[in-house]
Amino acid sequence: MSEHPVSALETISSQPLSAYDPSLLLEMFRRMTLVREFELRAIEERRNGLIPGFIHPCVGQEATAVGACLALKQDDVITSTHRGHGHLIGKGGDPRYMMAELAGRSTGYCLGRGGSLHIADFDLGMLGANGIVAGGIPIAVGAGLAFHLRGEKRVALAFFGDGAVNQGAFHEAANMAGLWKLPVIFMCENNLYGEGTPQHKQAPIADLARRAEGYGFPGVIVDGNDVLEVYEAVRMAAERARAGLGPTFIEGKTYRQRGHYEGDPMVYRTQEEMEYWKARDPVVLFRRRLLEAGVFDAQTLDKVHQDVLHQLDEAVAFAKSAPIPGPEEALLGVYGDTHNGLVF
Ligand SMILES: Cc1ncc(C[n+]2csc(CCOP(=O)(O)OP(=O)(O)O)c2C)c(N)n1
Ligand SMILES: [Mg+2]
Repeated sequence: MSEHPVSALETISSQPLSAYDPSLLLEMFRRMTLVREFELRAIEERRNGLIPGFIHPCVGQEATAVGACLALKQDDVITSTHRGHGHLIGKGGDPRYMMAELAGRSTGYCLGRGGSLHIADFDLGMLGANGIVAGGIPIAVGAGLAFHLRGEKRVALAFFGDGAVNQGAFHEAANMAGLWKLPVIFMCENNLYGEGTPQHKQAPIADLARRAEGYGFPGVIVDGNDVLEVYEAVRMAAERARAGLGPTFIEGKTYRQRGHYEGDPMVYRTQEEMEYWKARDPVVLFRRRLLEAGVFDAQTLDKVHQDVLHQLDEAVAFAKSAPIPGPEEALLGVYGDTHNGLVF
């Protein structure tokens, strides 16, 4: 069974719940619930035929997406991956434009041309999902370089998986960011698998944060299913970056509860392993912790959940009501022109 090993590297712990503003805790719960329910709804709507092509749900990885994004400021930027719906919601994405984009509709974030794998919203500082494993990492380093050269106190965070750490793009980008002390956070979501390949068959080390040492910056490990640990690690890394001290590599140990893509037969892992991780479900754990500490009562959290479900009904209706772009729009954005006031 695949489990994350106990680490000898620096680890980060969260503070007691009483140290956090309750409105931040409630927003964490709301966004994690929205990520979870968005994914479940997208899976359903793909089955119903509304969403074409592949989707890679991040069910089980809500805490890394939300904890990291909530620790950033509004004008900080992120780059994402093929498993990016949670990252966009974490950064404040509107599920209506997301659902429309996944459905290829003209009201989507990228006018229906990006889909799940290339969704982006520069206004939110979400520089894009990416179909190329590790493709977002050099883009974040480029953004960090721009902030550095302009003297702006902004931070770029790259989300990527354990598989991406074995790509050349990661190493080249990490080297440059370390050398020039760029304000970049390398946020690795180590979910123990790259497609169907378990981690021990794709890398000689299990603690991927150790990679950072070779590039001259700190690597820290957090429980990626604990939203507050992720939040604390990113908050500290962002402070470091803004102070001109350079990058941090954060490894969030987590697990994807569903297949690599929706429809994956998942022959490479056991029922026992999936149940082990289901018992460590980040959304369930955070809800339980909030209730046990008496920060919120069940009624308050149930209401948040109901509101999220309602919001997703609206998002699906919004997507369905929008047109699919016609063939006459095929060249839009290929050459410099405008559409709906947007300059391409
Ligand atoms: C450069 C490149 N190589 C291979 C692929 C095919 N591919 C898509 S996702 C994936 C696994 C990525 O694993 P990881 O980085 O751990 O992310 P996870 O899917 O676990 O979130 C692979 C090999 C790709 N999209 N891009
Ligand atoms: Mg992985």
